[in-house]
Amino acid sequence: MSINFRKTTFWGVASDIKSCPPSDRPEIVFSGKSNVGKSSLINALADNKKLARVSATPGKTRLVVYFNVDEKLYFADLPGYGYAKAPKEVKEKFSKLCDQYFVSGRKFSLVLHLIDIRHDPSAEDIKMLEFMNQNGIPYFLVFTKCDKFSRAQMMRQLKSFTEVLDFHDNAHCFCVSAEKKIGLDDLKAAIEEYLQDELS
Ligand SMILES: Nc1nc2c(ncn2[C@@H]2O[C@H](COP(=O)(O)OP(=O)(O)O)[C@@H](O)[C@H]2O)c(=O)[nH]1
Ligand SMILES: [Mg+2]
Repeated sequence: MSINFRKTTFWGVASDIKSCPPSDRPEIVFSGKSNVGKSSLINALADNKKLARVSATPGKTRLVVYFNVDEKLYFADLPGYGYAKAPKEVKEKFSKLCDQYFVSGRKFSLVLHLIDIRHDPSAEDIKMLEFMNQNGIPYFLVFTKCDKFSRAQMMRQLKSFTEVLDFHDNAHCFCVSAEKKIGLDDLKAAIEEYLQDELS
């Protein structure tokens, strides 16, 4: 079954785990540091710039934001972690909500973990990958903002990532640019393929 990503609409926001939508469809979770490009990627996949709010000020997403994709699945835009300037209470609430999400037993199909191609993975990125590896959580690694790098720089950076990150043997990696629309079709095809059984 194919997914029409252009038919993505805003579902609503959840301030705690109880207000998330019913787990009646596959759910794809966007995780990663604040400002890594989660909202931009959702907009780019949906080909709709007005969908998810893209903030120039990092750390603005305070809640899990849900999108309905073609009535077939949800995108869950998690609050970004690691925004240094956020007040301590806000930071704690962020990470509590993220942790809550992952330990709640809520059913989700796949995590898209985003890392800015230009930056070395943060301690939180490494922790997140360890957590997913240990718990058998399926994920794709998505390196964002690849328009900022030449192909040679990209290859060099990917190689250095493999030295710090403990990848699943079969982990899927994607390099994307929301701005220049690079790598989006590959990512969409991989999501469709991944969800094939759940959607049929
Ligand atoms: N050059 C470039 N900038 C991007 C890209 N994706 C996002 N950005 C910029 O990065 C900033 C943060 O993006 P946003 O989607 O709000 O990140 P979020 O906090 O993870 O949701 C914004 O200023 C975006 O314009 C990209 O593919 N290329
Ligand atoms: Mg955002």
